[in-house]
Parts: sequence; C-alpha cells; structure tokens
Amino acid sequence: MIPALDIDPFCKAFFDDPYPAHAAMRDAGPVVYLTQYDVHAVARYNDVRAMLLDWGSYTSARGVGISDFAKEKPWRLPSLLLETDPPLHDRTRKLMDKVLSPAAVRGLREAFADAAELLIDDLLARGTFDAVRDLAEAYPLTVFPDAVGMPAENRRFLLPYGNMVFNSFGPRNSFFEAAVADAEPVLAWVQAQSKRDALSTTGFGAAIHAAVDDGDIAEAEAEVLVRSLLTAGVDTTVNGLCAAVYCLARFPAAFEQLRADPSLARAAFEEAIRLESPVQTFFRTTTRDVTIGGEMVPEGTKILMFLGAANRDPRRWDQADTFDMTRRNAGHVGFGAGIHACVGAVLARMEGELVLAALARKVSRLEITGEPKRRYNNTLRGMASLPMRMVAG
Ligand code: PQP
Repeated sequence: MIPALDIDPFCKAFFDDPYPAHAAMRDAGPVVYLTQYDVHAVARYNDVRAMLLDWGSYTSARGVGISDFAKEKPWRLPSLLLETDPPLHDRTRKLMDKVLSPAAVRGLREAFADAAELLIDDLLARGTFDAVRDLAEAYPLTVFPDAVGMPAENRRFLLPYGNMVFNSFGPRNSFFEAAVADAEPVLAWVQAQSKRDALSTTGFGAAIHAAVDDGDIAEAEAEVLVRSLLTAGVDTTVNGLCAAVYCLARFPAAFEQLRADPSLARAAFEEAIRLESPVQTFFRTTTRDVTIGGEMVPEGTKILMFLGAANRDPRRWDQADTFDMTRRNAGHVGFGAGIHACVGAVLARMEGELVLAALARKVSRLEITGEPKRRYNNTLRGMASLPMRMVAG
C-alpha cells in the first residue's frame, strides 16, 4: 500500500516551514500519494537520486511540473533542454555544455570577482541594506546578463520572468496566478532578447547562435535555448546567494570559520545549497509501470521529487539540519543528478564562491536587523526581504 497524505506542498503554510512535512513524507514510505493533487512523491535521498538517474523510466518530456504535456497544452513553448529526453536532450545539452564549459566560465572569473568586491565594498559603505534586493539580486543581475551579452535596459524583467516560470511548475494556484498577472510585456521582452540581433557578439547568447552557423541547431532552436539561459540564470543564483547569506547570518560560528579561512567560500556555498535547496522540487512522469521500494506505480504517473527533503534526509546526512561547511556534502541533489544535472552549476558555484570570499575577506560582522520575509514560489525557496547590517573588518 502506498501511503496517502493530505499534505499541500504548494501552500503558504508549507513554504513557511516545510521541514515537518518533509519528514512526514520521508517517514511514510519510499513513495507516497498526495491526495490534494493526485500525484505521487518521493522525499528520501536514495529514491530521489535513483529517479534523477533513471531518465528512461522517468521522463522529463511530459513536463517537469505538475502539468502533464501528454494531457494538457504547455503554457509556454516547452524547453529544448529541461523538458526533453534523449536523443533531443543530448543534442541541446551538448551545446549548452560547451557554452557553459569550465573553460568558458573561467574566462569570466576576473570580471565576476571584481563585481563581487565592488558590491561588498558598496554594501559596507551603506552599512544597512536588504540582503535580497541589494546583494542576492543585485549581483546576478549584473554579472549574468553581462555574460549572456544582453543590453543594460530592463534587466530586472528577468526576475518576474523567472518567478513566472518557476511558479508554473506547480499547480495553477494563487502564486502562479499572481506571477503571470502581467506576463505579456515580460514574455514579449524575453522573446525579443533571445534573438541573435539583440545580443552582443561575444557572450553566451552569441555562442548559442553560433551553433546555427555550424549547422548544429536551427535558428528557432537557438532562440529557445537562449530563453533557457534567461529563465535559469538569475532566480536560481539569487536564491542560492540568499541561502548562503541567510545561513552565515544565522550561524555566526560558521561565519567566523569562513573569515578565518576564506578558501572555504566554495564549500560554504555548496553547503548552503544542500541545506536550503533553492530549487526545492521537480516532477517526472513514469514511462512504464515501475516499482519504488516494492510498490507499483503505473505508467503515466506524475511523481514529485523533493530535492530539498532528500538534502536533509537523516538516512543520508548526519546532523542533516545543521549548516556545516566542512562536511562531505558531495552527492547532494540541490543541482540535480544524472543527464539533467544543472548545466549552469559551474557558473553558479563561481558566483557563490566569489561573493562569499569577498564577504569573508572584508566583513567582520553580519547581522540580521529586521524580520526576514519569505518569498512564496511553487518551486524556489528563498526570501523577499532580509534586512541586514554589515561591519567592515
Ligand atoms: C533550475 C532550464 C533550466 C535551472 C528552461 C529552464 C528553466 C529552468 C532551469 C532550473 N533551471 N536551474 O526553460 O529551459
């Protein structure tokens, strides 16, 4: 028997404190049925990871949200990367692997490091600020569109666009409706920004469009792949940086440890991703009757993978709820796993490392000075506001 639970993982109360519900789902069994949405779910580390690795049994091509593309028309043109399986996925992923390769990202390191230093200096001069708007959003909104090769105007549109898409993976609830309320101008802007002529000749965008000349992809495909960059490149790292700053502010001993050894910056960012899991969930759809922990789940079933619950599963992690930048956190699923593992992780990790290293070298005190406000999103975990004071040292 698959346990049936009436947990709603897409409501405010759940987002305010998902951890008791995560534990209830993990403890109920390897796979559970969520009555409110008529979907199955996995929340234990081993089962989430196994599902991520078995793309043949668990397809992404029917959408990685709750909506089944085999039954419902997708709300936007499906992604050629996220919402595909091999062989199509292999072709687009190969290109994105090249565009976002470690060598390509390394070439941006100095510019990204300068931007991180400048940002922290500026925030120290101000003393008090909002760590979401002025740090977690400000940094990716500068460095990422620059790297893509976008013009300076309207970059902030990337935030509502990401908010829209990441809400769209969940049900058509009030969070989704609010996010798409004024969608038209944002969608039109994103589409226009994806065109070759809208982009500089040197960035990631140009690199994607260059593959058209090589005959690797069609022009229309290049535009949809640039759209993937614009969707995935800002909100994710915003919430990753937010998670890291929020962890360091709540665990002062950890911040002291980082200050004492700024070379821990990369490990600190990774641990924040494990603990907070900015991308909380994705769905898969079964391509055949499968068994999960001995329970049969029929073909065509939507299964919700709780990455955030897997990353705090006590079956896998000692002191799962504790931030510990020296733990061995490799294997966390905050960046996914398998063929769809985050293609932007190299860039995200560099951004996290550089911002945290600048904090470690320049800041002696990090202090939350007001009520943190959560941002509600059907997929992303993060804050809307985090009032903070920093002292140089
Ligand atoms: C988490 C691709 C990737 C990145 C797309 C798309 C959207 C979101 C993400 C999720 N994503 N990190 O539209 O192709």
